[in-house]
Amino acid sequence: MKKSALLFILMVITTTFSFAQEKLMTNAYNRASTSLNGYWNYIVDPYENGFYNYRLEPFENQKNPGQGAFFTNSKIKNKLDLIEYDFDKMDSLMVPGDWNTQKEKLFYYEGTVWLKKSFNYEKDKNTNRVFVYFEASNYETDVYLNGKKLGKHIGGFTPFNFEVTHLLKPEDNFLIVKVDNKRKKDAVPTVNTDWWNYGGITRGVKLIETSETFIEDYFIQLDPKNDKRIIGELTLNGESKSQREVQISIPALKLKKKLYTNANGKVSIEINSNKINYWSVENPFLYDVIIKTEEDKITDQIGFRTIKTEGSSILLNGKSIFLKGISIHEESPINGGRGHSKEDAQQLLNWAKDLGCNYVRLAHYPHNEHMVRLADKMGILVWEENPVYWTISWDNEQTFLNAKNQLSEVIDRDKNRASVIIWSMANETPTSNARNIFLTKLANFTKEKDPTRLISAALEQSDYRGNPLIRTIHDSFAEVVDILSFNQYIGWYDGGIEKCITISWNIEHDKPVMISEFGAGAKYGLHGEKDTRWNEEYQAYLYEETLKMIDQIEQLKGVSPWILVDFRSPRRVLPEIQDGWNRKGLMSEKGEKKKAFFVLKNYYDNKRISN
Ligand code: GCB
Repeated sequence: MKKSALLFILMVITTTFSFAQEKLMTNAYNRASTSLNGYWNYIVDPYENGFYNYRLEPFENQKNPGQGAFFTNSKIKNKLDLIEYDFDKMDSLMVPGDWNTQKEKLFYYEGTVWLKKSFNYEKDKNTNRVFVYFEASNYETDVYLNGKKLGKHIGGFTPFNFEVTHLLKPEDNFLIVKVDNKRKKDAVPTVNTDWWNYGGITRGVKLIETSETFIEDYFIQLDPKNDKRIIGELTLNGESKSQREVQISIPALKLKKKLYTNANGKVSIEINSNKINYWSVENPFLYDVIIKTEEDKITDQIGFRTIKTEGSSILLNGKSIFLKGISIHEESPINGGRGHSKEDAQQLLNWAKDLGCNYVRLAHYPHNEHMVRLADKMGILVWEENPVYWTISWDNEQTFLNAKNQLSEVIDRDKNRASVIIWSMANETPTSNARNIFLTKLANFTKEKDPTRLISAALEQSDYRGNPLIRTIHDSFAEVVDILSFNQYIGWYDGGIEKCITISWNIEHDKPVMISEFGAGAKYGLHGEKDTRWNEEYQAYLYEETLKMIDQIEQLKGVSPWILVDFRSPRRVLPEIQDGWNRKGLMSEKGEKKKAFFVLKNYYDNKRISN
């Protein structure tokens, strides 16, 4: 075979492989761990000089990468040594954290930054294994420990882990991470979005120590077909994973079950109980579920509920519910920039509660795990979304595998959360055959991976049979979704506010309908006539008229207006009004409530949940 053909095949194998990470361990949130958060030294490397040699060949593909490769963390030892970097003499960045917010010089930077953390580590037990777990890093991440490559991850919002057992030393370990947030046309999301492309190790990093054979993964939920049965499956990882006893107990239900794994280390779970205290908005009850093997033990807090649709109703535990929602971006209301802390999540969800919400749309990508853990505790229902946004490369198989992998990772992380009821495939994607195939494949994958939740996507509306005064959903993906959601901006991108009253709706699907977005920009503190854009009065008036308009939709079962808080977007440059912020928030970035906040709150306070 010609060398170039061989190289090409190798390239394809390695790119494909980059989507197939080491299996993600479930419930990293509650596992015993050692944090690697804190200050990391960093090198900004726009030419990727520490990754490629002068022939633009990756150092890591060379038999002897040489000291110029940044991941070798080389040091000048002799006076003739030629080493043109030194991590330990560099400035540092806080992890977790995006670099744009931390360093003024990096505010607009999109490219490669290398980060290094040195640490000592003593295992509790010699036979134990250790994994390094990243909660998220945006966008492409190459990870090296003590000069050896652990792997690569693509996607900015989902966790990944690598085993480090055989590379770890008691002292002087160095973990080096190359993070590259360059936007790429074939990536997910693509080059064009309406949010800030924050780069860096944006969520926490930790070492997780496990027994040799450990409880790697489990998926435990109420049987969607029988609410007196808890079902699930569990996987062990390790040398002695087969024919092992696994004990599952739920003390509050006085349940204890002994099961045995099969040859692949898997076991199916089925537990019957007619005493289950169902999780709901009013009663967000979480059970401690304890899973034990001879060497390992893990606890999770799991709520049991059913969610399904019937005709145009959404049924939570068999009862019809109206989703009073709000869309949220993952920006820190406390420090600005990408949000990641429990305090950030608590603040955003408190505001949503204050607004009268029982539901949030976490747009436009998976948010940090605190959000769903807190939503579980607070009784807030959640829509989680894959960053398939606007114009993805529908025909590109690698783009599909990337989208599928990101979706798969968020499902793996959150499949045990009762609050999460909807997996959203995409946002405002233009209809075409290639797009329909892409999204349908994603939906089928999701249904198979998680048959306990609903599928949706934020679609677009259009004129009904050419009549611009009647609106409908004309999109073949509407046949695939469980909940028919769409964004609409009548009164903002589509005419003035007085247009709302002239519009009627003819949606022919017998499915629950949700308006996943509507909204208008307003600068907090700017007051004046309600017919003038950017005034708070304009936004409030648009909310009043839109809510009246959409209430005419017979199948309406939920709303998540755009958006809770103003957020940064490089598309929004109008001086004195936007200055780099999308102003459709019901609150300013400082947490000040605009008039429209109270319009929506009033609507929610008067809206019956069950209809
Ligand atoms: C949309 C998008 C959202 C934008 C919003 C806007 O339809 O889904 O990402 O930020 O409109 O403000 O234009």
